[in-house]
Order: sequence, then C-alpha cells, then structure tokens
Amino acid sequence: METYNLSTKPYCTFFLLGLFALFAFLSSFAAAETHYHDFVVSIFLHFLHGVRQLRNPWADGPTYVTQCPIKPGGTYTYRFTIINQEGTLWWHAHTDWLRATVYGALIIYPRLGSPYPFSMPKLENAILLGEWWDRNPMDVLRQSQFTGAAPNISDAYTINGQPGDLYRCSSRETVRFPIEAGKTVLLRIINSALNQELFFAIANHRLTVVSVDASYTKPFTTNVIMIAPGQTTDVLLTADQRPAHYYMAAHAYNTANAPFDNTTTTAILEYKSAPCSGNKGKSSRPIFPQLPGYNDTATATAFTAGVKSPCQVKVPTVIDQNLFFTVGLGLINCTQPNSPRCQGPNGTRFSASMNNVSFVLPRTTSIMQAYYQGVPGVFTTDFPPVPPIQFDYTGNVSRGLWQPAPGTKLYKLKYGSRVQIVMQDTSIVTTEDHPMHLHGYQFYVVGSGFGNFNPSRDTANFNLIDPPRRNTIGTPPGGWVAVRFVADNPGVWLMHCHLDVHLGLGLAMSFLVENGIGTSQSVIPPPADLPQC
Ligand SMILES: *[C@@H]1O[C@H](CO)[C@@H](O)[C@H](O)[C@H]1NC(C)=O
Ligand SMILES: *[C@@H]1O[C@H](CO)[C@@H](O)[C@H](O)[C@H]1NC(C)=O
Ligand SMILES: *[C@@H]1O[C@H](CO)[C@@H](O)[C@H](O)[C@H]1NC(C)=O
Ligand SMILES: *[C@@H]1O[C@H](CO)[C@@H](O)[C@H](O)[C@H]1NC(C)=O
Ligand SMILES: *[C@@H]1O[C@H](CO)[C@@H](O)[C@H](O)[C@H]1NC(C)=O
Ligand SMILES: *[C@@H]1O[C@H](CO)[C@@H](O)[C@H](O)[C@H]1NC(C)=O
Ligand SMILES: *[C@@H]1O[C@H](CO)[C@@H](O)[C@H](O)[C@H]1NC(C)=O
Ligand SMILES: [Cu+2]
Repeated sequence: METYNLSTKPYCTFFLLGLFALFAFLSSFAAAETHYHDFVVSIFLHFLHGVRQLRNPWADGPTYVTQCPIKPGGTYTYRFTIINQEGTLWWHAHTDWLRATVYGALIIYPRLGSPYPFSMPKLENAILLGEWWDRNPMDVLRQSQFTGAAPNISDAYTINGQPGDLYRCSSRETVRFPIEAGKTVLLRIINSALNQELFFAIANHRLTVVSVDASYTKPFTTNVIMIAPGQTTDVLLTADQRPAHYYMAAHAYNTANAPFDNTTTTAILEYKSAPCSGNKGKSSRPIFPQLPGYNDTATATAFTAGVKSPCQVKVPTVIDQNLFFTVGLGLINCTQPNSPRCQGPNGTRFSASMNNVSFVLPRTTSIMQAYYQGVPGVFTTDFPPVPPIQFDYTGNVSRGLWQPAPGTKLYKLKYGSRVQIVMQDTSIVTTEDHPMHLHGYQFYVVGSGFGNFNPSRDTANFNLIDPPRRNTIGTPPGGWVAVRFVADNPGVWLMHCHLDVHLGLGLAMSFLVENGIGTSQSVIPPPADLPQC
C-alpha cells in the first residue's frame, strides 16, 4: 500500500485510495472498557491521535519516541483499549511528513444505549480538512532539510481528499453532502492539514459546537470555527435555510510573518429538495460563506475562548509541578553562510525549540524502548522546567538568544503529580500560533492571553470551573496558554507543535511519567511484535 508516493499522479488527482480504504476500516469504534480493538497496519506506523493509551505507550506511535519505525513490508498490530472517551479523534502517520496523506477519522460512539448529550442527529459526517502539495511531500521536506530554508508552501487544501471548485480541477469530484430540509446533522470536523490552522464556515448556516478533541462542550453557536492541526470540532447544523446548494469552505488562519498557502477549499451542502440538483453544471453557483481574513486573530481568539466544558469539572487546584515552557522558532548560524545548506534568513538554518532545547530523536532505538530496557545514553532527564535564560519573550529579542541547543531531553514526572504547564510563544524569528499537542493525556486549558505570562496577574484569572478538556491547544501569537493535568499515565509521552514543519525543526519535548505503585499504575510489557530499529 504505497499511500504516500503520489507524485506520479497528474495534477488534480486527489484520490487517496489507500487512505480511504483504511479510513473505512477504522472509522467506527464502539466505546468499550474491556475489549481490545486490534487492527493491523503495514508499511508505516500510525499514531492514534488523542487516544489516551493508559499504561500503553506501545500503541501511541511516534517514531523513535515510543517505537521504532515499521519497516517497509513489516507489520505491527496496535492493540489498545478505549477508556472513558467518546467523540471524534483521528489516526495518522507520525514519521516525517507522511501524515500529509496517511490519515483518517477515528470515531468513538457512546456505548450502545447511551445517548449523546444533545438530541440525536439525523445524520453524521466526518469532514477531514487536509493539505496538498503537487509534489511528494517527502521531497518538499527533504529539500528544506538540505537547504535549511522554510519548506515550500502547499498548493491546496482539501475536504475529504478533494480540493473543491476554486482550483484548476474537475469540479465533478467536489465533495457533496446531501441533507434533508429541516433535519439536523452532526459534522465531525478534523484538521489533518500538515502545517496550517484553518477557518471553516458554511454559507448561511450557523454551527453549534458540541464537542472538541473528543470531550463534550457547553453548546454554543457560531458562524465560523477556527481549527488547528491536531484538533477536532463537532458541530450540529440544522438545514433551516431555503433549499439550495451552499458551499462549506476553509482557508488559512495565518499568524506567522511568513508566506502561506492562501487558497480556499470547498465542498457543497446540498439540500435534497433543492431545485436543479440533477443539473449540476448549469445550476447557479452555490452560495459562498464569509470567511474571516487570514490574519483575523480576534475572531480566532474569541472562538477558542468560547469553548467550555459542559459543567463544573475537577481541575487540579494544588500544583506539584509548575512548568513554564517557551515555544518558538530559532536560527542556527552557519560557519559558511553562503553554503547551499544555509539558505535560511541571512545565511542561517531554521530551527525550533521548547525552553531553548531543539528536540532530537534518537536513531538507534526509541526513547520508550531505551527506558524500558535500561539502555543508557539515549536520552537525558534534564529538560529545564523553566527557560534557562529569562528575557522579554515577546519583545525585541536580542539576536544572541536566537540559536537553540539540540538535545534529547525529557522531563520526569512522578506518577500522580498535579502538573501545570504555561506555554509561552516567543517573538524569535516570528510570533505564531503553535498548536501544542500532548500525547497520552487530555488537559484542561485554564487560561490564555497575549504578551508575556505574568503569574501574579494571570493566575488569578484562570478558569478552574468549566475549562475545556483538550489534547491540542494553540499558543496565541505572541501570547501564552496554561494547561493542567494529573500525571496518571506512566510512560514516555511526546509534547509538540502539531505543525509538522515545526515538529521536524525540534519544537517538541517528552515527559517521562514514572510508574506508580503496583502493576495497575505501571506501563504494561511491550507486545512481542513491537518493531526493533
Ligand atoms: C520549491 O519551490 C521552488 C520555487 O518555486 C522550486 O524551484 C522547487 O522545485 C520546489 N521544491 C519542491 C520539492 O517542490
Ligand atoms: C494569494 O497570494 C498570492 C501570492 O502572494 C497573491 O498573488 C494573491 O493575490 C493572493 N490571493 C488571495 C486570495 O489573497
Ligand atoms: C490584516 O491584513 C490586512 C490586509 O493585508 C491588513 O490591512 C490588516 O491591518 C491586518 N490586520 C491585522 C490585525 O494585522
Ligand atoms: C537579515 O539581514 C537584514 C539586513 O542586514 C536585516 O534587516 C534582517 O533583519 C535580517 N534578518 C534576520 C532574520 O536576521
Ligand atoms: C531591537 O534591538 C536591536 C539591538 O538590541 C536594535 O538594534 C533594534 O533597533 C531593535 N528593534 C526594534 C524594533 O526595537
Ligand atoms: C549568530 O549570528 C548573529 C548575527 O550575525 C549574532 O548576533 C549572534 O550572536 C550569533 N549567535 C550565536 C549563537 O553565535
Ligand atoms: C540557547 O542556548 C544557546 C547555546 O547554549 C545560547 O547561545 C542561547 O543564548 C540560548 N538562548 C536562550 C533563549 O536561552
Ligand atoms: Cu509551531
């Protein structure tokens, strides 16, 4: 199943056969506490994004973090149990840029007989937003790894694998969602784009957000959503408009001072009773939604802040580990700035870091395997809990601070410790929204703001009543976000920016959560077919 090498296909062929074969295979799970759901993947590894994998990092997936890559022709069976989770998650490759085309929805339905906390929708649709290069994305990555410059931007965004009507492509392949007038549908929207936050809207229709990252929310109604790579947003839509055809569309929410793909992907919401529905070519164009401007941070921020848990939740109030992580880009000076390998700004190479450590993956084994087997020299546990140097993070940062240091540094957490992490964007190179994703956990997003985090002022304003529970949250551009969780899942868990362009540059770290007492608080033994390096 050669799903990623699509460069032999002509422009406009967005048909991802392997992807949708797997998609169909994986797209429905019933929530169950006692049954294992097994499935086999061949060739590439797939990471189950958002599944908690309690005591089971072996099924998490990121290459060289919890396992070695599955070699071409090899297999590895991911065995995992879904515990107390329901809603929309997804799966994707977690090696280089393979997830550009290897991804799909993972939908966990409520137990049989348990209702949704909203009236049963007539229909459900998964909407996977994707990002497309007219090249093999691996070549785009490799070129940037060679030159040190930013990788080429994408050529299109997609909805369920199709770019839609606003590209030089066949509009016959534009995705259509039929809907009956008066009925309500549940749309499970997933941002699987590699490198771009997106705005998404449907012409003339309001969307009621009911869940994010497989956690229910207080329902709220909006004209537009902002969704970052890694996030999922479930919305209810009622077909209460004049029977017609309406575009749904997505385009970039761009926060970096850098070039970006400014194209727009579309699909069509089609009322079954609409006139001319059998006469696609000749009928008048569907109505187009209003999308915010690419730089509309006010709208993005208001949307994200509107997401709340349905009622009061149990947020840790006493904190054992108070962590402060800077996140952002960096530049590496070259001894020969005119070298073809130094084509970043002014003869440098791009880098990225958390607390000035640019994360380096081991190559001889995975971190989890090294930890479990006691292999020395693969990683250290001295990831700094606070920035090694304090500076005005979002101000005019002195050029001498721009170059991070490489390292495979983990931060150790005792089982059961109550953790707060404030993630602070920096203005090194550019401020930017970094969608930060934590493996193996769901966290509460207790606060967020612009500028430098100020503990005495900002902590007092934290929402400890009904904060949303998520697995991915963005740092506002030039701002900070605070999350809390209890470290009750032992193992090695990656935390990283879900823009793969930044992940590859080192915008990541890992936690090492120690075993607690007894087997029920300890990592389970690895499966026999776990790939070796
Ligand atoms: C990236 O873009 C440049 C300039 O358009 C082009 O010359 C180069 O071939 C592109 N690289 C890849 C891998 O697509
Ligand atoms: C997108 O960017 C290109 C290149 O910078 C520019 O020519 C074009 O006008 C932009 N299109 C939109 C819709 O902003
Ligand atoms: C957003 O971009 C528009 C057009 O390029 C510009 O006029 C406006 O000032 C920008 N707004 C912000 C908040 O940067
Ligand atoms: C590159 O050099 C130019 C000219 O000296 C300067 O204006 C610019 O800020 C530099 N850019 C970076 C990223 O260092
Ligand atoms: C930023 O600081 C540098 C030196 O530290 C100074 O040369 C430059 O003018 C400052 N830029 C701004 C926008 O304040
Ligand atoms: C990298 O180069 C810049 C500009 O040439 C300089 O200001 C900075 O101190 C250098 N950084 C390091 C770590 O050498
Ligand atoms: C990061 O570490 C490098 C190398 O030790 C140092 O030159 C740089 O100033 C540090 N930057 C920050 C922001 O700590
Ligand atoms: Cu990032």
